[in-house]
Amino acid sequence: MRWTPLFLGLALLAGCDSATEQPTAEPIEGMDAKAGITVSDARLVLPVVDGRPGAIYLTLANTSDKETELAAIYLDGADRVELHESKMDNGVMTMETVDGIAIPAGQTVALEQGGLHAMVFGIDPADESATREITLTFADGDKTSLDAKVERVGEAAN
Ligand SMILES: [Cu+2]
Repeated sequence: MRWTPLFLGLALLAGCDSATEQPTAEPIEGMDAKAGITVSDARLVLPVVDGRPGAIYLTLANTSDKETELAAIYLDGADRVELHESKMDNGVMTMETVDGIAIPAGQTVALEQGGLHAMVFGIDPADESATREITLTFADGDKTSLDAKVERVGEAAN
C-alpha cells in the first residue's frame, strides 16, 4: 500500500501535462473542416510511370446557403496540382485548366474522371502510402485538410 501516494502524485502530474498541451492542438483541429462544406470520397490516383501526372478525385457538398469556390489543392511533395475540366471537343476528349471550381449553395460537385478533376504533377508513382494528406484552399482563404486514399489504378491521364 506504500506506493499509493506516489501513484496518485504521478497521475496528478500527468493530468497537468495533458492540460497544458491542449491549446496547441486546437488550431490544427480547426484546419480540418470548413463550415458548410463536406469533402468525401477523396482519392489520389498515382501515375503508372514516372513523369506522368496523377489525379485527385473527391466530392464536395455545400450545405451552406452561399456559394463557395475551390481555388487550389496542395499535396506535399508534388511539384504542383492543377484544377482541370475535361470536355468532348469534336469527338475528342480534351482538358483545360480552370481557375476555380464553384460549389453553389446546397449543391454537390464531384471531381471525377472525365469531368472536373485535379491533376498532380511531379509525383512519385512508387508511393506506398495508404493515404496522403491533401489541403484544399477555397477562394475566401479557408483551408481544409483531409486524408485521400492512395490508389494505383493506372488511369490517371484523363
Ligand atoms: Cu487533367
